[in-house]
Amino acid sequence: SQIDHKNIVLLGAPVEEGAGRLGCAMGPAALRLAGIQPALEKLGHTVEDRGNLAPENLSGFTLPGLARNAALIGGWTRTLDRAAYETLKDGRMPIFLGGDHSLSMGTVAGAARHAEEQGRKLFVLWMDAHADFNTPVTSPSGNMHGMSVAFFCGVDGFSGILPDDRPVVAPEHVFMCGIRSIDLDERAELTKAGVNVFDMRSIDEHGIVALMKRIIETVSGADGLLHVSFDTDFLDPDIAPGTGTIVRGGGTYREAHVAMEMLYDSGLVTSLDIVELNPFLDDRGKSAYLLVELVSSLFGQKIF
Ligand code: HAR
Ligand code: MN
Ligand code: MN
Ligand code: MN
Repeated sequence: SQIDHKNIVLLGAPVEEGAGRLGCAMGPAALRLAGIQPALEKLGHTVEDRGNLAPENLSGFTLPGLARNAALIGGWTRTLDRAAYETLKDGRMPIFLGGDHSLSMGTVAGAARHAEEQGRKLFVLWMDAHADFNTPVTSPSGNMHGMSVAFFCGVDGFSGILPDDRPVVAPEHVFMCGIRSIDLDERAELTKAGVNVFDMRSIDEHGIVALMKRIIETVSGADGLLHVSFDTDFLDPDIAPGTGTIVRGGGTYREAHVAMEMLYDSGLVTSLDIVELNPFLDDRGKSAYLLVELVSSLFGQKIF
């Protein structure tokens, strides 16, 4: 692509109302305090921190079904759609500092809009314990961070958040990795849509290296652009306790690093979300520091 991988823009998205418990709004501050900018600069990148964004005003907006804080999340989606699109159009690589996972509704929509304009396909790598494929109708909680993928895949139920003719991501261009918690009705939607789901069992059986190779080959073979959306709860809670919906049996320290290292070598990644860090639940910055380490691996940190 014509995205300059060495020209990075940090954009804070302190949204927390898409989650069931508050605290993710402190995520961007924690990632900055853990040194995300100097870590990237040390690797030779130019890094511009644009500070925190703010949501558009969409007051009064609602969605049919159960979607808590739909107006606020809709406002964030509009802001982030524009921020992702404009940063990419400018040839820079955006890193979104979350914030709960509802922010990916906007970041992926904007990245998809940019890709379409370039005549390229956007692929999404969703690293998460959860599939985030609920709709306001299927969601057991009404928490919109559990709906992002359904939204950007164009599943019905989100009308009015963005113009209805927005580009959507084809479900077969979405790769989920690390999944170990899916709701009942969510599973049915996910199966119907045809998203590529690599759950923890498939990581256990095949190894993360084989799965990453497959994903990278698919994206590269289609001349695609790749958006990586990294949910802190992809990681095992023993190494990353600072997140609101932990599920045991997650990605290990080395699995996460080697995935990032392979993605760096692929040169395919053009945008990134780091989400669901809840510093209020963390253990002395442990999760924030680990996330900065993983971002470093994704941007060229080598062991040797
Ligand atoms: N599936 C559950 C729900 O929809 C919980 C999902 C969200 N949790 C996250 N996102 N942290 O990955 O309520
Ligand atoms: Mn998530
Ligand atoms: Mn999750
Ligand atoms: Mn590393």
